[in-house]
Amino acid sequence: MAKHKVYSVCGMCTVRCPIQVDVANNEVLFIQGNPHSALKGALCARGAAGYALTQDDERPQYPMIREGKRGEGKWRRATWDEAFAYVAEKLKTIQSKYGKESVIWSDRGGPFVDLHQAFVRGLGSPNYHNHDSACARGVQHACKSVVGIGRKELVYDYKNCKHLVLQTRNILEAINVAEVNSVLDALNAGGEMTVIDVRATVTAGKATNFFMVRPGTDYAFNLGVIHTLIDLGKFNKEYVDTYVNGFDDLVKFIRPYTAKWAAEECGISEKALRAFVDQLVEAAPAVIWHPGWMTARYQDSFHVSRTAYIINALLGAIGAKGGLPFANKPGDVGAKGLKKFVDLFPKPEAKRADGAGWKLPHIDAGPGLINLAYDAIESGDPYPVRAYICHRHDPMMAFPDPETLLKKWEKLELLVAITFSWSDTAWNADVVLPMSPYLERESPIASKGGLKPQFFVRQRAIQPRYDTRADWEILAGISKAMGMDALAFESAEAMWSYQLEGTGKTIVDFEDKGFAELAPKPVYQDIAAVKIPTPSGKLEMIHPKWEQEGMASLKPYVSPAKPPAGSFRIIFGRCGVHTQGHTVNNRLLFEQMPENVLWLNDAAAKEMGVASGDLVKVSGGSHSGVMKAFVTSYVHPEAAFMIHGFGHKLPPESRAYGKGVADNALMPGGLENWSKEGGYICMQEHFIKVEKA
Ligand SMILES: Nc1nc2c(c(=O)[nH]1)N[C@H]1C(S)=C(S)[C@@H](COP(=O)(O)OP(=O)(O)OC[C@H]3O[C@@H](n4cnc5c(=O)[nH]c(N)nc54)[C@H](O)[C@@H]3O)O[C@H]1N2
Ligand SMILES: Nc1nc2c(c(=O)[nH]1)N[C@H]1C(S)=C(S)[C@@H](COP(=O)(O)OP(=O)(O)OC[C@H]3O[C@@H](n4cnc5c(=O)[nH]c(N)nc54)[C@H](O)[C@@H]3O)O[C@H]1N2
Ligand code: SF4
Ligand SMILES: [Mo]
Repeated sequence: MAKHKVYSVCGMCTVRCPIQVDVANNEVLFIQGNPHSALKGALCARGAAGYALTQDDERPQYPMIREGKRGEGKWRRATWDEAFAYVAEKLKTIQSKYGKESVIWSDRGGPFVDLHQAFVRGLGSPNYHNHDSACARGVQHACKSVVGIGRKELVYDYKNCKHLVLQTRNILEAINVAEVNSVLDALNAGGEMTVIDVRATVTAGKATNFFMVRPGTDYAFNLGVIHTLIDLGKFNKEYVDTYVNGFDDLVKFIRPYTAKWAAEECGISEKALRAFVDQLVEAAPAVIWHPGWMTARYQDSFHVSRTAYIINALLGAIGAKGGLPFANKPGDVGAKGLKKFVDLFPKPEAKRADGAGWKLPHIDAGPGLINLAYDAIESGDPYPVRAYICHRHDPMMAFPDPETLLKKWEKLELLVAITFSWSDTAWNADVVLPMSPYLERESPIASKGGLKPQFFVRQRAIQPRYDTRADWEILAGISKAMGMDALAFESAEAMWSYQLEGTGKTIVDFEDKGFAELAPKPVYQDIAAVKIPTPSGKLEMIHPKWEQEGMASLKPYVSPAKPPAGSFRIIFGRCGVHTQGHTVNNRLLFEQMPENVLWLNDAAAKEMGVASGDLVKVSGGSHSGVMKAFVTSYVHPEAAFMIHGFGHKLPPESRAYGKGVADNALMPGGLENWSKEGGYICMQEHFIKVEKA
């Protein structure tokens, strides 16, 4: 077939950037960012390496049913019909024995989850979850506790921002391509950027101010900023009078937390902190104090994000152009939203196994907290959980202490992994249903809110190389075998037609650009006209929902413990060329970075006689590993930093096997340390021992 182009959606990370794929004869010639979109043709390294995933023969190539013990790696090849029948039969047996609600599901969130949620509802279970208790749940709940809405209902208006504050957010390496473009545009236009991190990142290299803080002291930093803004009367009084509730409580609470105190606590200069506050005031309201993304780190990370929203409020930035304006849903711009798959089935009556929304009334019952559902498998409280479908999620790498996690799963009578690569979770599953990589599949139409809301669609660029299927085909297959005919779509077109019904759009409207815009230009809602869905209708400094559960909305500061001699606080993060744990075995990306290294502060390393390139043994509890040291003055002396996602030990992955160390394995007991306020695991509350190997 002659060369042609296909508009599609990248699948190398959860950001899901719009792409253009050049194709001929069922081969991919070139992938670029969709030139009609904010990507302007750009892609990140991982997106550019997407075809290597398709070509990889070290991924599951056909459905597999376990033959040996869990994790033994003995499989029998099955046809798709056999695999669907097997899963359906097991689900039916388990549900008749333990109840419909005995099935749980988790996935990686993202724009296509409506179909997943519908599937779980169709099964009659309330137990849909995503991965987020190991990622951004704390930010989500912080936003709800101040603004009453979810974090994605506020836009980061980078393009028009005059001062961007990044705290625990490495925006130029933990990438969203459209965001990176907008941030660089703002910097080129004279905007300023402040980075607060425990090490110097690429982002810090481009910043106006860089504060290297002692790990875990960010809450003190933010309290010092609030104190300074209030003490000097530099906050936006009119905005606060109109839109903030509980300001007097904030004023009372903040008294002890002076700039001098904060600077000492964080190990930074008071003068620099004060100068920074002046810059913010100058730029307000076109300021974004980023509340963070991967914030499943400390007990007080919820309060770090919460105070970030409070600072944004004091500067008048919430709802402002260049700050954090409100995102538009289709209805806000006079359009009609997609018809939802979840509406095909009634809401199940049973309560959630994880307690979200009832035992924990302040916790968002949408995606819940999957880690608590694992406790229900073990305890049978509130009811037995016996089947688990894990879709595009690798909890064994995404949560601390994989050994304990496996124990929590022992009573499962069915564990299904739907995945496009091997993962520890898939390796320990009973059934592996291999999904086609994104270039080989289409997905449901997705709706994206924002200043300019739109619908977008992933088209299939090439046919599958192996016996793999699209996610919708897999769910349709299981649905059919279960008798849930409403989800047994026969074709992608049938699925899309269902979604577009009543929107006035057809799939033809996506042909020109790959997406269908719902507004011709950005729409900024006036905060005066927005109904803020909090109890007071204003931004809450004190939120009753948390207070009623015995949790302080404004919590007194507790200084983090210092690591004992020879130990460091475990710190982790992302790099530009890998996504979480699933790209290490990608041929092209493996070449870019085959292993992770341990960042150590030069003074601390010198004491141990360790130089860059030396091997060090790192241990946490009974687990240890050996990796190379990277010695630098640009990391805090209490921190030992590594990139997450390495330390694979799966036989089929010849490249990734045995390379680097898995940070999550060094967190014994970590599954039990979670924040009740924010609903996330506190993964950096562990010290690891480091010795010269
Ligand atoms: N290339 C790439 N991009 C990605 C991803 C990926 O895997 N690869 N994953 C995506 C996902 S799922 C997410 S959640 C986002 C995450 O996006 P980010 O949250 O921005 O990424 P991280 O690298 O986890 O963390 C950011 C920074 O926090 C710093 N940090 C650690 N502890 C502390 C502390 O106590 N205080 C302060 N101030 N800083 C601290 C780390 O040093 C790190 O530089 O990235 C997304 N984008
Ligand atoms: N210790 C520690 N733990 C962490 C982190 C950390 O930095 N350190 N980071 C946390 C963060 S921010 C996050 S978001 C989570 C991420 O945790 P996960 O959500 O588990 O991470 P991923 O690697 O993105 O995806 C998991 C699996 O899904 C498969 N997969 C990826 N894309 C697709 C797809 O499109 N379809 C299908 N069917 N399968 C797919 C991959 O092959 C992989 O096996 O981990 C969290 N856990
Ligand atoms: S950020 Fe990179 S890997 Fe993620 S979706 Fe966009 S291009 Fe793909
Ligand atoms: Mo994440």
